[in-house]
Amino acid sequence: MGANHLFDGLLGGRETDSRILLRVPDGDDWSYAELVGLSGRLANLLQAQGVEPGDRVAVQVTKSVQAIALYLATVRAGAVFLPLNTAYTRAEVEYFLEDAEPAMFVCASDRAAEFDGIEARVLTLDGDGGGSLMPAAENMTPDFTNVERAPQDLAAILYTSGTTGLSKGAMLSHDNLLSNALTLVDYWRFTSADVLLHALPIFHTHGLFVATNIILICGGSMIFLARFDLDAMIEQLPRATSLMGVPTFYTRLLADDRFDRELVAHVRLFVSGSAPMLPETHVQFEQATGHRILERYGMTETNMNTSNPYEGERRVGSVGFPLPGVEINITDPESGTTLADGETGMIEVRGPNVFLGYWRKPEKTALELRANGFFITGDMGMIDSDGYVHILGREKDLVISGGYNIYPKQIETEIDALDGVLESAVFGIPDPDLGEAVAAAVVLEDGATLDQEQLNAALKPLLARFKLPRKLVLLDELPRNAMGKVQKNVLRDRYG
Ligand code: MCA
Ligand code: AMP
Repeated sequence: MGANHLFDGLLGGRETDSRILLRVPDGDDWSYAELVGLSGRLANLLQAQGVEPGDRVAVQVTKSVQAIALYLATVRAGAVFLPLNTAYTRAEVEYFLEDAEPAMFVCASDRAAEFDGIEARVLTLDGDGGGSLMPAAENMTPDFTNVERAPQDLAAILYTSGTTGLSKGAMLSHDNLLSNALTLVDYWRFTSADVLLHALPIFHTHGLFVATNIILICGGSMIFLARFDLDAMIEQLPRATSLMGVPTFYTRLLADDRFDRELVAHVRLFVSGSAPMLPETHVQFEQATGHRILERYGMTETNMNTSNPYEGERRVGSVGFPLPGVEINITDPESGTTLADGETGMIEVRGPNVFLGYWRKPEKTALELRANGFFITGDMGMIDSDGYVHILGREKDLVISGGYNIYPKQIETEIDALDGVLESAVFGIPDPDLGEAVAAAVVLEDGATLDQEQLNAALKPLLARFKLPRKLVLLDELPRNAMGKVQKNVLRDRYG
């Protein structure tokens, strides 16, 4: 095999490893060797279908073992993996396909008709392995000579909106992904004895590059759930040594009577991230289980930046220390000058984890990625006197709901285009289950009417369902500051 930086780091030498990697409850077990073999068949298929090194392979599929194999196959073929949330509508996906120009698009069978006529070759893959992809791969040999890829070569593009609200493809190199996962294996003490309960989606950094890459590297195994299902979680936790989740995972588990110290007696590590965890959840979790959840901080553009320690104090309300090799700088958002410890400012990050830039958007890249290598996160925070990083707010206009990022600008644009709407402001309100939920304040033209049901019916074909407002307030005017900027904090205070 040629040197392929990411694949070699994740799975090099595992071609004949018969140990179990993936356990799918009510499904099959998959060994390392089986997954590597399937990824080889799929890599051969990609090549046979004309996917060249550097080409994008866009994937919008239900979570499955085959989808993990497709990720690995794309890496092996030297192509660029581009995963998309299954909730995205045709209209949303179209933007990504036009921007990324993938050579291949893999989607669910029941949605293939929506993508008739697109430029990319379309294959299908369903959650049970059905669709056109797998039968085509069956005819291929599992042996595949990996395409050579160097550390700085592109491995994946993940779309995110950064600080501006416009969706941009974050370009992640082989080494961005590998170096960060290697660091986390060490920092969180993952070994081949680990069994990770995997219930996150695999189209985001958390479920794919953190959870999955870590397990591949350490040689452990995963209990692979299609989604977060409370009963399945309760059933599987006694077999797990570790869990990674968004705060909603933990609040839902805590609210269940079956969740107690005994159920998790075998678990050594609970990790939370993607959204802020309330201090009370930390406290309740420790009371219920004796475990302190390990909270860490990451971003699509940077993978993981900081983490509370494995040993030592996991400080509630903090996201811990910069990971080894990662630098955190707190700066004045206006001038960019570095602030002293204890002062609140913009969190900036530099290290081997920081992405290469935004796909085909050098001018946007230049706004967020400094020439000195520091990435401007849009998160506000400070470093305390013991070196712990605290996130204290977000300068970017973003709602995080159940760990999904929702950009108000996108929703406002769609609402403003509706008949009878003068203007709108979308903001986050506290939600006990999802952390934040989407609310919309709308100003109507004289005589126009709009209710929640009409609003959501109009938005449904355009926006993924998780972005639909759960609350609508009709106002005569939006609150604005002296500069004319809508005061979303006022809306939050009034209607949250
Ligand atoms: C589902 N729904 C939601 C969400 N999820 N609405 C708002 N926010 C959500 N997160 C809606 C669906 O559209 C549906 O609406 C209804 O809720 C029920 O859908 P279902 O699929 O049953 O939802 P669920 O099982 O309750 O899902 C909640 C969840 C899930 C388990 C919290 O959203 C989840 O797995 N979130 C994890 C996201 C994640 O991995 N984030 C990492 C991003 P309707 O009835 O109208 O159809 S990576 C990242 O952020 C960085 C790098 C980092 O630091 O990790
Ligand atoms: P994404 O765009 O999906 O990469 O989301 C990254 C954003 O999630 C960060 O910029 C933070 O605002 C937020 N985030 C991730 N982890 C945490 C955490 N532990 N606490 C607070 N916010 C977090």
